[in-house]
Amino acid sequence: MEDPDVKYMQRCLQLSVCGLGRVRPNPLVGCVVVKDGRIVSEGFHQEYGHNHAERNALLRDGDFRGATLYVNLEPCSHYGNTPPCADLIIEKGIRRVVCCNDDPNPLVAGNGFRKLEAAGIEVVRHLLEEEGRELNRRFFTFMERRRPYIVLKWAESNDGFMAPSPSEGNARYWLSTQKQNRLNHCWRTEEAAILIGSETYLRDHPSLTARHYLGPQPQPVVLDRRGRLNDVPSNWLHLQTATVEETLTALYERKIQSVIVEGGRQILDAFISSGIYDEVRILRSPLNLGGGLKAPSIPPVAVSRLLVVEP
Ligand code: AOF
Ligand code: ZN
Repeated sequence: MEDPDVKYMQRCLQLSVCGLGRVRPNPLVGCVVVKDGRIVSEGFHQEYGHNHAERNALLRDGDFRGATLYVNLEPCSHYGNTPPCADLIIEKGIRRVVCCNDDPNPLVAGNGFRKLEAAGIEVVRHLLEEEGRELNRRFFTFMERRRPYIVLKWAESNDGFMAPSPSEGNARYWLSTQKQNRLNHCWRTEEAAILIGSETYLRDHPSLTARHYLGPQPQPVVLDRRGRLNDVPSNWLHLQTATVEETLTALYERKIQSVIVEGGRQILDAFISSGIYDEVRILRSPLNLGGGLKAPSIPPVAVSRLLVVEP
């Protein structure tokens, strides 16, 4: 028979995903309260600055004394936008707390567990730990590595080119299928920012919005190392940093938790040769270009996360 702790923690992870795109730079967190073998309340962190998952679950009507609370992140112990979740858990008479991941936030980092244990609550840690880390990979990367989570993305032709050769003129070409395009816009809603280089900016004047998918808009960022651009819209972030490391520091300082790098070739190459990236996503076109600008190549050993979307 399935372990009930595992089942309820899976439910927490499932609930937590409902906050995707809305809670950053906070983590995705879900919470389930179980009493006498039944779920008596649930909640998730719905929006940045609003209640945490535990608070949403525990502020519903009900008598939670003696219950077990499942949550995929260590309950917080600090006064932030809201009071500490650990205090509310104690106040509501929860007897046992089951968690998935420790909170790396220095304001919490073990203090949540200490508070609960000091109040006599039984604490179980690290249930489905890997699943939780995967779910909150953006949050953990940002907290632990002090940089945004990085997705490199490009579209390439069936024969491996990103763009036709310049001799073909500046005619508009479109590689992705409509379905891939919608997927691309879905991806845009999932990250905090989209980064392009000045060459792409000058050539395409892209809007970098997620128009074909419902969800939050990412922050457009243009990297203009040579200071060539003077018409960057005021709601864009215009960076003139020289290296990948400096660019990431600038994004980190602005609390940008994740970024999707959409080209062009130079900027993708800079990230690939620095070795600092977390995912690569390639939209493979049904079309052949027969020549032109070759798509980037990635060292196979460095890619733990490669997704190729066929047409
Ligand atoms: C929890 N439950 O649902 C979340 C937690 O700015 P604040 O006040 O919302 O605090 C954000 C920090 O709280 C965040 O960095 C992380 O350490 C923790 N998030 N904790 O107990 C939750 N979202
Ligand atoms: Zn909290």
